[in-house]
Amino acid sequence: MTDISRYPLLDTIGGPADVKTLSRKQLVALCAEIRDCLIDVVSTTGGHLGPNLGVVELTVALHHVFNSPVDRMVWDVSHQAYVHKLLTGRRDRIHTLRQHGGISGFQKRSESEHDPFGAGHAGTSISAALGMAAGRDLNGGKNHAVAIIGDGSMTAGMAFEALNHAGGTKKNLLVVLNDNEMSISPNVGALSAYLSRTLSGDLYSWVREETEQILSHIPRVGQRMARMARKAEEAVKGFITPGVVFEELGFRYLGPIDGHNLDHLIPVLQNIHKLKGPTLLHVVTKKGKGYALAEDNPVSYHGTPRFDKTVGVQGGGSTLPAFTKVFGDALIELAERDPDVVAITAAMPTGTGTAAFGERFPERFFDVGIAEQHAVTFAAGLATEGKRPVAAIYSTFLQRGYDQVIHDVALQKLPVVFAMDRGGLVGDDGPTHHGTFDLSFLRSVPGLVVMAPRNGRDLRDMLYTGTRLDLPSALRYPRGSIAEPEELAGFSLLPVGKSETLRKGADMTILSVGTLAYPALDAAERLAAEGISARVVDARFVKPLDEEAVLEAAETGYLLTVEENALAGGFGSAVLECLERHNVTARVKRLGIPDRFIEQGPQPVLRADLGLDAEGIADAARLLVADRPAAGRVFRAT
Ligand SMILES: Cc1ncc(C[n+]2csc(CCOP(=O)(O)OP(=O)(O)O)c2C)c(N)n1
Repeated sequence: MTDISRYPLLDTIGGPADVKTLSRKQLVALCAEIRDCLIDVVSTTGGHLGPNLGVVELTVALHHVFNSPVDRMVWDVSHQAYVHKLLTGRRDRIHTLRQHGGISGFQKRSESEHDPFGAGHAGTSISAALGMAAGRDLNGGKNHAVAIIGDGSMTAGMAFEALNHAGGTKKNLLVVLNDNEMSISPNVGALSAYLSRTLSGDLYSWVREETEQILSHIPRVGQRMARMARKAEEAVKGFITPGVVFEELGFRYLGPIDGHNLDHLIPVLQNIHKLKGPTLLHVVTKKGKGYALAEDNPVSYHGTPRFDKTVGVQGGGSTLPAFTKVFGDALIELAERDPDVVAITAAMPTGTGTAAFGERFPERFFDVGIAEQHAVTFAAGLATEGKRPVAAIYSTFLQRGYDQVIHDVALQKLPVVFAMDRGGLVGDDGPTHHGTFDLSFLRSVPGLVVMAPRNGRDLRDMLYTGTRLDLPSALRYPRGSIAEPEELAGFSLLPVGKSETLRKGADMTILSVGTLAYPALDAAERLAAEGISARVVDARFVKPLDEEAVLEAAETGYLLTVEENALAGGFGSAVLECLERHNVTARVKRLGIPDRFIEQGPQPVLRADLGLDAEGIADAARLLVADRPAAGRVFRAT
């Protein structure tokens, strides 16, 4: 547990009002204490260290000038809201950050009145803050709505949509653009390049060069116009401001200013406080500021597991490879064999394991920014040209691209492969990040093949099979390592829609999805010791379902389905639908995620709570077969 008595000034801050009374010197001292506190806390809990170290002064300045909770502060993604939490009455609970039963690593409405909007996914802050501004105006209110958004999150389509709307409405709204030139990895795209030019001071010369280039290419008059343009240099300087893009969108642009200098931040925010209309303040910060290890390696310190403060984040953990790594390696091997294999990430090259692919095949690798919808349709476009696109998108973030999956990929039967890492419960990031809906939302899409590997071998074969199919497909695998050592070489084409029986049994059948095959096998072992013979079948394909295997399972009379997905519409539902379709009756119990959001916590704890471990599966099986006659019985409808 973190020592919470070490910060003399921070300990006096009970809420934002206390930040307002401090002198500039005291505010500087407060920032230093906050940094120490962040490093202390995150080294014991894990979490988003770099992003928070980067916004210490910005958060302090915002709370010094604005008046939360009356003024609404909406942090985009809100992985960088720890400082905000420290200043808004959550100082005494900060050591429970991201822990089971503790405070969230993101803003959360139920946690504090200072969190007007919850998040976890990127790009929502401007829309939400604009909605608050519109609501305020309807209510005749006078408060401020502030969205604080990183340059990475600004690449999200929603952010552009919201800027476009806001600039047209003329509502009082402040957007603070926290520009550290990083998403999780270095930021990408034209807007990012534009912002970098505004920072380097090269924007003006770039615009001038571009203008001259264009003018001099116009036949005859071009050269003369270019000379005239050079003469008009001073005039040009006047109207090309660094934020011209935002000005054109209807925002008043201010900046760029140093986001670590309170003497710059506070007076500018005080002035903005009086302004009317949409304003964008461009603030430049350094990710990881004040902790050399994090400044030097911003990707590793974006989000970290627990670490030793003096030596920093080390490797370690399981000796077995993570599913992410198995996927990344397999993708490279496939691309070596097949020149049409291309990979797409939405700003997650490291998280999805595609960074090495990007280094090996830079021209076949596309980081599109935090733009999942675009990633999906872009992949569909590649597929129309004969490419074999693998769109590596976390399960939870593919939710953003659902219409694109249906409308652009599946409807046109384009062979895009969706590699969905973080399927199932993800742990400490909590409900915004659990990938527990994908089987339900993908299973209902016609023609889409949905697979779930239980081990590394299957993942490789499913990926390979996906790239060979003339249909769209998706494979979902969990956060974490494969369960046992495996020989990971070569690829086999899997028969689509075929399950695999892992253990024979006559009294009942456990049908599992993905890695839950392991606790299912463990449960079967326990049941065997009690005289219950349980068959274990790994579904492998959630769609198309192995109907034959389901009907055979029904002959054992008792069916237990096990999945780390919402029960509503998930794999178990598919099994029930299959029985209904074939007019077969069997006793069925479905284990999975009930109809509620699951909070944060270690994966094993959450699984045990939900009965998705060996013990829980065995318990459910015992209950299911409790009334079984001596020999298995078939309930077949006539
Ligand atoms: C829709 C969505 N896609 C991907 C992510 C994963 N993600 C979390 S933070 C982040 C980078 C955010 O960069 P930026 O907004 O610049 O904030 P910084 O961490 O640099 O302060 C990404 C890609 C997400 N949270 N939401």
